[in-house]
Amino acid sequence: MFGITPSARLRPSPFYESTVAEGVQSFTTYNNMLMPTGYGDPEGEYWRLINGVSMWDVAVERQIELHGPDAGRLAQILSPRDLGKCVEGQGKYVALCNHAGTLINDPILLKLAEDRYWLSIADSNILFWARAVASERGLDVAVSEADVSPLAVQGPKAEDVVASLFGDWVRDLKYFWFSETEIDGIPVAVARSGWSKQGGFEIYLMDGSKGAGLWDRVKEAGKPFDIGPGNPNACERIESGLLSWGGDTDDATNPYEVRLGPFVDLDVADDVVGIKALRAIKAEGPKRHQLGAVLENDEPTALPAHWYDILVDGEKVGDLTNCVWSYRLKRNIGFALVSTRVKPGAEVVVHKDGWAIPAALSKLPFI
Ligand code: THG
Repeated sequence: MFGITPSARLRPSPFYESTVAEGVQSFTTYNNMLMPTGYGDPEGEYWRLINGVSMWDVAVERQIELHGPDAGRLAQILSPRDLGKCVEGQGKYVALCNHAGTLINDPILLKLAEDRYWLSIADSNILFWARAVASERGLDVAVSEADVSPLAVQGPKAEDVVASLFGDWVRDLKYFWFSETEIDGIPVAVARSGWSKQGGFEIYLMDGSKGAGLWDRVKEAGKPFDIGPGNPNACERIESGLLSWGGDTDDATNPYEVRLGPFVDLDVADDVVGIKALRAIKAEGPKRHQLGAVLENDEPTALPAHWYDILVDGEKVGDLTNCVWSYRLKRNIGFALVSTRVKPGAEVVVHKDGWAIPAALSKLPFI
């Protein structure tokens, strides 16, 4: 269709050459990098994730490292989730908010040591944010972007692949927990995590010069399980109800609106950024909530990728923030960010660009 102009601003993934050799067909941008979005067989790539095992270049999930005596304080100040019991080797999903309680990123926080944390970020600049907050609060902590690039191995056979590479101890890892290790001199951290609900691991490569070596080893170990290349899968994540920050959120979305309330602890200290706003939002009751939308038509409908108006009796009540053909449900499904007055079961119309498609709202996840 068109090309991408190379520039020093567009940073290469350590797995880039490997994904090109695998026949990558498309990319999206994320954290000033390119992330593969397909290898030419969307349905095959989906079923491989559901039934087998798939490997993904997710180096775009950059690690913002907090290092120094105040690293733990800064992590807590940035996260309205109580980290008091978080121990070394543990990860937690956190909802980073600004002072207004607006969700500005939803990283996985990894505690490497008492004085060292990573925020494994979604697509917004948390390096600037964390540095600014650290300086304003006078904290003794260095904030940097680490040379760390996750490679995801996802699907029901992922555990067998990762265990054959690293040993059976990986089978005992709890969700979001991780351990630092190496393979043939390639330093990595192995975590049970990943942006799917099919189970799996993320191998955090800790030396960007060794991407091809790690890719080849995972591919080799995966051969008996018919591993193949894939990417964070839009269909599976929507079926599973996983949030895409920046896709399903806007500049006013708070965690309660997008089902992240369970990750907010209102009794954290008052110095946590946004906590006072979050207490007020919770007390008042959020104005919007996130539901599923099942479109009435039962043919794949290629809606352009932007938000659609959701109407009830001709009045706008919210937005459809994504839409995909579900291979398992055989319907077009998406997330609806709608007024809390509109409940699961409501009949609505999805509207824009000449489209007017009836839809039914439901609870998430779909599957
Ligand atoms: N892996 C790594 N970093 C990341 C992502 C990732 N950073 C950005 C983005 N993805 C973060 N977003 C999410 C969103 C949801 C989940 C993980 C990362 C997730 N949620 C589960 C759920 O919602 O059911 C479990 C949450 C819980 O119970 O704690 O897994 O993919 N490295």
